[in-house]
Amino acid sequence: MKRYFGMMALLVLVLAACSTTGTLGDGESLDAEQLAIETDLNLDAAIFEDLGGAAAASVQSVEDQDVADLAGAWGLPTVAVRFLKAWGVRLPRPGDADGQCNIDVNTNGYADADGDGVFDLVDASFDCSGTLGGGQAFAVSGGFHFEDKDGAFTGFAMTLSDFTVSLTTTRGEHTVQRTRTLNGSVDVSGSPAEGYVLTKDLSIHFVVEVDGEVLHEATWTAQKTKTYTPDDPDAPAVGGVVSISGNATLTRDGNTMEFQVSTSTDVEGETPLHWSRDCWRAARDAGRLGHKMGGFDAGWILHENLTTGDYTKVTYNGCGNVSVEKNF
Ligand SMILES: [Ca+2]
Repeated sequence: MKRYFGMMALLVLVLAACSTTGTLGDGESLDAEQLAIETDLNLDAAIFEDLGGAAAASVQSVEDQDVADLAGAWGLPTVAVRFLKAWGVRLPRPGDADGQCNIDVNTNGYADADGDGVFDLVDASFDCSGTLGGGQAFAVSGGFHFEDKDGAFTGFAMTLSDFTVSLTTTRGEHTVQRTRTLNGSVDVSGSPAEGYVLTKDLSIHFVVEVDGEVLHEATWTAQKTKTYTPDDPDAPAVGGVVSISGNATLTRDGNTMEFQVSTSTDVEGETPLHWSRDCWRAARDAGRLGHKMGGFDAGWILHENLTTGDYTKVTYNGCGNVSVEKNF
């Protein structure tokens, strides 16, 4: 049961972060955008920290061992466990998942043609619900499809379908439900020596309902290409330089804002955007501000509307030292 309580505790943490992104009044759109950027970056961090592979990960730390054990117990790839964790879902152990948590995993016969220890094809679906302390109700549902690339440490492709986390609370006589749903795909290709290319096409839907009626609703869609160049090819998950390019759209209450995405890595003379596993883990443990926006420790990320000049710039002054500058 302890693991199960652990999962619920994390659900509370993540969703509590949603509830503190401003009031339910004006300004929610800015918060929705920031929340979406945070979520997007945190999902990337889950991928970066898995690039060493399951075997390499298992000797790095207690945390990696825990992820490897959990993945092995469910028959899931380790990156999927990390990805779900970044999304706010800490999986229970199979033996602790009775009743309130139903997770179906199809490993497609445990096929591993390239012998890299990662199953070639995995489908999983989730249907978990329950009540937290204080009478809050939570629900987790959705599924994903995972395909390993041929060869060790060469990447993977994953598609997520209606992966949803929701939390319902009672405030006085009113019921407030916050839900976010993830759809889309992630493709990672490359090698530790040459670096990796991540192609992400994601849609994140946020909705706040009061007494069953929608109060706020926002959708963030993003098509981005990212590169990750490890500092040390022998330890690709420890840290590396990242570049991001692509576009994103935020739609809320019928209004749509479009952004181009760029990073300091592609600007001559600027400090490149740098990701660090130690920083990501320290920031995640510290909580708040969306895990410090993904665990970067240098450089910046800019979301800019080239027509209106509106922008959001996240600058990493050091690990855990993040500045968010907005111009709307
Ligand atoms: Ca494989």
